Amino acid sequence: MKNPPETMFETAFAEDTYKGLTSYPKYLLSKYIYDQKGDKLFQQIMDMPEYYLTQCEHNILEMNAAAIADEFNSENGFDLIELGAGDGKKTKLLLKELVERKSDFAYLPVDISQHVLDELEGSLKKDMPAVKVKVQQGTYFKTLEKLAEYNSRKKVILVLGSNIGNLLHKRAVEFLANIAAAMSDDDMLFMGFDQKKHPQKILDAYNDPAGITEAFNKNLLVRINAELGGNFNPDQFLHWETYDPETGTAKSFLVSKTAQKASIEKLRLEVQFEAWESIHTEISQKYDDAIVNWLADEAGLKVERSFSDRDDCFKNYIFRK
Ligand code: AVI
Repeated sequence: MKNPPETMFETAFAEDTYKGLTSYPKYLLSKYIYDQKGDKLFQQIMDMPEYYLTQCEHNILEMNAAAIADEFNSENGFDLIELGAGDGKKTKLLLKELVERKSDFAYLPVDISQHVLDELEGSLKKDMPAVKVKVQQGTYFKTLEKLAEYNSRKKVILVLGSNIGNLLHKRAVEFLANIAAAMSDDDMLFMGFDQKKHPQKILDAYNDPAGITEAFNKNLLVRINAELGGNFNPDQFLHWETYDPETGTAKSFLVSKTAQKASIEKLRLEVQFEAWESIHTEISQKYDDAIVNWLADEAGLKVERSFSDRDDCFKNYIFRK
């Protein structure tokens, strides 16, 4: 059954999974890794010593908090809008600086999950009661559109953690262009981009010996089993990471260790694997200034300034229209 009626799919997850597993080569979309368990595993990844991205960006924000706050500041105050705030650990470094210098600002974290926002609001109330927090539940772009409509004061849009790296360049340009569409001339975008570096350091960050990244990657199969009635045996797949220093693209795969079949009841699908056949699951793009400038240009933005850690492992860029 290669061409199922559209109505067969109850969710986008079901439809995308069907498409990915009936394609050649097979693929699954990394955005579906993030259910409750996937979120927890990602938190653990961010705490791993091998996952240098978190520490590098933390250092940048810590070392440059004053200079960054200078850039954000505006006579009539500003709204600091964060897309995908998570636990806010890194953002708190900037909030602390802004509170200390008595900046006139409100912090608007945007997330699809009300649970994430409630936790963040609670921890900010406790740790930084002086911060004016207005949580925004919704998708990034709908929320940005809404905020652009009624907002007159300067907007500073914050996207930390190199999340853009999980998008192919074409999608990354669309992502930036959507943000640009909500920006006026006075607004700025502050965004993290993981940089090209020693290939081994990148491979190590995505293939830790404790197997946390492996469990994160395999969570796609675990979710298919739980939500779509699949019978995948995750142990029969290998977590495999590659990095191409020419393109700067790190890729994650699940590789079938044997010839095997898996069925997915809700998709009425039986998936056949040859021995060593792959499922591509994620890209984690690494950048340099030339790529970032090109992406910005394509999206109608200009790079105004960047901040980097001592080893140029990671950079945060400021963009304007
Ligand atoms: C969320 N994103 C930026 C992470 C990354 O580095 O690509 C997701 C991740 N995948 C494996 N480890 C971390």
